[in-house]
Amino acid sequence: MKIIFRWHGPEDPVSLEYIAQIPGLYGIVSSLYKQPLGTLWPEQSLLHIKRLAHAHKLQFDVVDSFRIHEDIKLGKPSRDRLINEYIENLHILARCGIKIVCYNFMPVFDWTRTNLAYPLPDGSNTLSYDSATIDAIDPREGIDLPGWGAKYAPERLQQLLADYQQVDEEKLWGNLAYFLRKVIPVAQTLGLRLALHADDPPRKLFGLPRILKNVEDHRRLLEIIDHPANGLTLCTGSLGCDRRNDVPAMVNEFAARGRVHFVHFRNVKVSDNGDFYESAHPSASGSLDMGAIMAALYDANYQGYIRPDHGRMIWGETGVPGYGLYDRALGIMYIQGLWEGLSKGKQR
Ligand SMILES: [Mn+2]
Repeated sequence: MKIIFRWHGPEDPVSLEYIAQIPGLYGIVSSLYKQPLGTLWPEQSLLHIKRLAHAHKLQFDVVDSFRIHEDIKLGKPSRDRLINEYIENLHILARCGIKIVCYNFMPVFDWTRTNLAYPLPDGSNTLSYDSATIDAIDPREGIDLPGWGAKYAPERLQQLLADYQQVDEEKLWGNLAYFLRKVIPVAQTLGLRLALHADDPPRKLFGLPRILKNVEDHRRLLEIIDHPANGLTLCTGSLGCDRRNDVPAMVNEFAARGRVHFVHFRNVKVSDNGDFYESAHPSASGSLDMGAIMAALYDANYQGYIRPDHGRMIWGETGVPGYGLYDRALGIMYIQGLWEGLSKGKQR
């Protein structure tokens, strides 16, 4: 298991120097977060991140937020050009030594929260989701979600919502399959593995289709092309927001089949009505059995990448919500504690 830590690049308030002080860390996961969609990624910028990481003895094997243009998800005629560009970018990533590409196929919005600094009783704060706030939003009047406010101009958002009226879940599956059949064979030849992240949270929002919500969806995805290059980012916190998802069982099934390449290890506290907040990592802090999830990875002899997905803001830290240093570092210690307990427990 290789433990990695998301770093937003030189502008990240968390320095590589501090990240490198976390024990047991293999490397970083990063991206060119400001790179506009539908453009070629400058190789020099990726290699720059790699050089900076290496200077702190950290590896850079995994790219996340490798976003997919809405026209591909919508199945518009422009998709062929955009998929060709995506393929060109895969060549660029492979030349830079990237091995895993984390992406998602959520329409318009990917992760969705209603509060980025939900106060917890202990004085820390965290990301949270409250369905009453979501239900009160009328998409026709605009959707002003925290973290997404400036992303779309109002006209663009209304156009996207109108376009998606024509795309139900089956159409979206078809558009995903179309994309994968073009992209996965290239990834195979380049030695890259694509790792699709589940819907976050795994439920329908604003009438937009969502197709990666549960175990059946994940099985269906993997069957589209039955090859490790068509793999998963298994996000425990995203899947865990739906209490019907048996996350340890999903880890067990998909990791044992060699299809999980990246694990987002995170706990959530889920209410009966599906509202949730991102809790501290230990099982006792949230609703997920993190020990059982780690045992499922251990039993599958998981060799892939794992990151503490998000963290609370603790000890007065400020910065990018979910991406502070302190609580994610605690998460890394917890990951290693669980793993060592499993490995030494088995030896005795
Ligand atoms: Mn995640």
